[in-house]
Amino acid sequence: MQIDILTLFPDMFTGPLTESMLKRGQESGALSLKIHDMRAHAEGKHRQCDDQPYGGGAGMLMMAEPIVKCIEAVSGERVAGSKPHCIYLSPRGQRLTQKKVEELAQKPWLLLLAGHYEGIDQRVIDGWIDEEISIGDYVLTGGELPAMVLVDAVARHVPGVLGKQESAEEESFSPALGGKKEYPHYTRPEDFRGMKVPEVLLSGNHKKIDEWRKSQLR
Ligand code: 4HQ
Repeated sequence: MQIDILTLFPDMFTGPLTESMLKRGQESGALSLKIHDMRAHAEGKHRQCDDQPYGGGAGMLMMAEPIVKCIEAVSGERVAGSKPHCIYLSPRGQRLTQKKVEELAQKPWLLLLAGHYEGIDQRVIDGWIDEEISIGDYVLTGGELPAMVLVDAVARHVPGVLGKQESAEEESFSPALGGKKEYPHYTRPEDFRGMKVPEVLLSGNHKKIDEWRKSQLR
């Protein structure tokens, strides 16, 4: 899967996308993540990307031109003869759920637009965006963190990103136990500062263990 991320703050992405699971996914070739600085597509000496809103009001908006030029430049690099599925991260969007994550993981190519300031010119959304997605009902300073959350959640469903062990583990608890629900986990030692591991987990009785875990789901 290819994911292109458009931002004015490319440095925010180093770290989250270059460590751990996402690092491995990229090294194995299962995942290709590309960060694009929209400022490179802005005009003039100052490469201005923001301007005041028509109708007045507080704050600045991202101008359409640098965003659309960047979308066009990225979409021109064909991936398996397709166009990217274009997502704008915004509190006005549809809430990101596990169902939506699994749906997006089926796409060969995503383009994520991370806006800053008060948002972007509506004409970009109307003309170039396939869907708006929100990671939750709170207001952030930009779409960069939401884009990283989406990439992290989607990437673990792309074949080859998780190791064999992790994907098998997920299978063993996700559908059977009804989606995102989890039970409490314990590892060694059996006694940690007087706090004991529940007896049933040490019993070796897998039927009893399954029943206990089901009783603890939330
Ligand atoms: N923002 N879920 C404002 C969010 C957000 C969210 C992103 C802040 C877009 C312009 N995005 N910018 N919540 O709060 O996705």
